[in-house]
Amino acid sequence: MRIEISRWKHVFKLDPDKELADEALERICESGTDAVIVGGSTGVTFDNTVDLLARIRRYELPCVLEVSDLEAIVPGFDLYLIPIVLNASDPDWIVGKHMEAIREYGPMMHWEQVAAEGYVILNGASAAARLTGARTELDVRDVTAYARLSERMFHFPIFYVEYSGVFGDMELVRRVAAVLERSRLFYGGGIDGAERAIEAARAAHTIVVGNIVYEDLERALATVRAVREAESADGGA
Ligand code: 1GP
Repeated sequence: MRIEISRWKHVFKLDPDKELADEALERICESGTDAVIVGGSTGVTFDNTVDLLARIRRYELPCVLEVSDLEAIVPGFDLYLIPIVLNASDPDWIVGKHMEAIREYGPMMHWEQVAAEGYVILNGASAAARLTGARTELDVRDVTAYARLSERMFHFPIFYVEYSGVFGDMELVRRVAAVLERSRLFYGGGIDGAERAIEAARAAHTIVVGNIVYEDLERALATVRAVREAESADGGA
């Protein structure tokens, strides 16, 4: 399957450590979203990742793995997203675990299926922030600097503004997106329905919808419709 991140406007992020009934998964996969990202901060194992991949594979859409645990790198995904947590205080999350993974799997990796994400975590209370020791007290100049570092120095195809669990500052997201010329700005965090989906989709290039899938499926599905409607109203931008 040909993967074109540059066309993604809306993606769902599914957590292998959370329960999702078959019927709910079907509705997610057939919602018209651009892709499913499999990923989570805690409790992700090889077994629960394989299981979720196999279930998503019944459907046509791209399925990508956001790697967060060396033990849970499962073959068979369309693409592997590798978070490089630029504001982590623990260097393991910047290059440490990555080096270990490449030491282990380097010779057999298909590099055309790997995309690095320059990741900035802004919700200090999130599991991802705690895990990585992220320095989250950042203003728009700080995040813009990280965005330029990510795009201009490292040439990462994705810059990910992660507010996981809370809805972030859309003015900040808009201003950061404005300095990126080649990277795709992914925004994730607290998108819990149509209204926030539209707001976030106007600020970022790609929005990531996570938790609400498990809390209120109808509201989760409404985010796809909202983004599609906003796209056609804006002339498909
Ligand atoms: C988490 O960015 C995603 O990695 C989505 O966040 O779970 O808050 O929607 P939510």
